Amino acid sequence: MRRTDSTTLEYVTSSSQNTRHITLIDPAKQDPNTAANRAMVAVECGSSMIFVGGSTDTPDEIVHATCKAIQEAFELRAFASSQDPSSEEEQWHIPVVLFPGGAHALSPAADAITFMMLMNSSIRRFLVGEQIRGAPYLEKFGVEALPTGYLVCAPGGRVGEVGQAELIQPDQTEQVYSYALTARMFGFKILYLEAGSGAESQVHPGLIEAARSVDNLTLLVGGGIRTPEQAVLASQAGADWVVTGTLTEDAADLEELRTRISSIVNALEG
Ligand code: 1GP
Repeated sequence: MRRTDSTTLEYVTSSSQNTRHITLIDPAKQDPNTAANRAMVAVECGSSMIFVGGSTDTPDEIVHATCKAIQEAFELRAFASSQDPSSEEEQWHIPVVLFPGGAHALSPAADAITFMMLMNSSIRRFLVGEQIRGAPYLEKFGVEALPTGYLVCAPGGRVGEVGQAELIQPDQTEQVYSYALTARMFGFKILYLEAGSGAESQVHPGLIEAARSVDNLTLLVGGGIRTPEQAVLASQAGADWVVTGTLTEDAADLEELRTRISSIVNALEG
């Protein structure tokens, strides 16, 4: 729910003293009301952005209902905070951003979308095909596109399989450097290094460092990050943002979720 003069892209790419945290919510994994409750806990614990998406085959209606429920919950919390001088209203004005598996998983209720090229896909559909299908919809509904290069690294998980990605291996630092340069030369502002949701190992820090050596790209890193130590490893290697998804989905309840996200955000804040 962006209510400031700045765009979501400015918010995402603005410099920050610490690596910031994104909570990814997969609409396929819970009902919209539960998603909104989880998103509120995430914001209370210091997540700075909510991504909605992840699965490859979730229909529009479910994605939209989830975005809408989260936005409505944030609006209520922002209003409540505005009535309470001791409370921080600004906290609730964080973007809800689509992280789509394709052109089917869109919603006009989102503030923005990671408009991605899966750069190491070997099939046209994920390089430009889904994007061509989705672009007129985004234009019509005024959802801001965040130009993003998406690079799937080993082990890669389901997104690596579905996207038929030529996975970047841990020692392929020069390859990542070339991809990062290419992303910048295409005009992408964001590069997302992905190990795959639920991955057994996170993106190798050497790959993050190689991407970091290219200026003027905001680096998102996700996949397989479950502990504060793993988040700090990604941060120290150069991630501007750390994304976690699975740890939200498999938390037993909202209190466990609170403990998990707080420990990661606190570790990133040093
Ligand atoms: C997946 O990078 C995200 O696209 C998050 O991964 O579910 O492993 O946290 P996890």
